[in-house]
Amino acid sequence: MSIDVTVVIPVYNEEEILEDALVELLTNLRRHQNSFEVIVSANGCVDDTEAIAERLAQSHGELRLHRCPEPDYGEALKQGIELAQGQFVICEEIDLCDDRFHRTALAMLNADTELAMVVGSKALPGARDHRPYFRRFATRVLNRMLRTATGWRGTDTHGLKAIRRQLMLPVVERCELRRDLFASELVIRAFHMGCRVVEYPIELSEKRPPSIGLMRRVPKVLSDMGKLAVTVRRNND
Ligand SMILES: Nc1nc2c(ncn2[C@@H]2O[C@H](COP(=O)(O)OP(=O)(O)OP(=O)(O)O)[C@@H](O)[C@H]2O)c(=O)[nH]1
Ligand SMILES: [Mg+2]
Repeated sequence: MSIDVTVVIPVYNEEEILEDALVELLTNLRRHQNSFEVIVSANGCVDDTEAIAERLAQSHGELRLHRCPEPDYGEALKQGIELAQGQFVICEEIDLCDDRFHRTALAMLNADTELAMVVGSKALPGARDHRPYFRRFATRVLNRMLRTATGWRGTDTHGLKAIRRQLMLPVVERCELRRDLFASELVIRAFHMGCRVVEYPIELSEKRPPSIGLMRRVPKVLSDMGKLAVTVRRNND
């Protein structure tokens, strides 16, 4: 049977919230989707995350676990998109799993066959971001830097997305960065390659604080930002 929707969730050491979040996600998806799958894309976990996902996959046919060895959010997301069978792929985070975004973004993709991606934006007017002030501020700074460095014209790149797989696979294959900035490169490349992308304002409240502290991510993000500016401009010339 063909699959309409794949939800890809990179996870890293999420044993505390994984089971409840996945059961709630599956329950919601069953309400509005006839055929879907959920790929938990885990790598480098040192807690019980992978064992929990494996056990749940045995009792929920729509769920599967994909493993790769190194902790790398971007690589896990990229491999999940490549493995997806659905014509639409939702890129999720285990601490969000936003059913309202799923329903809205899928309706938008169904209504417009040229639409390549719906980006859930935390910064668009109408969005409600309940994270602490410091992280909201960091999101704005990051996105401003991305705009300046790459010439992109959106409001947000990291977090929820829904994509039409066939139109976005060529973009995925051209992305060179991994870790945090893969998701940003995906959105920025789609923009520069002329894909039709729309943003949708989301309401965001996380089920737990981020697993990796913001300040620890900054040096790698800054060095990748430099690489992104160079590679995006090179590929556009
Ligand atoms: N596979 C994989 N998943 C990861 C890794 N780091 C984080 N994740 C997952 O990515 C998702 C988002 O992680 P968070 O820790 O909430 O990060 P965040 O700071 O909210 O992310 P932002 O959207 O950038 O603010 C969760 O599902 C995590 O489990 C990693 O190294 N590998
Ligand atoms: Mg989070």
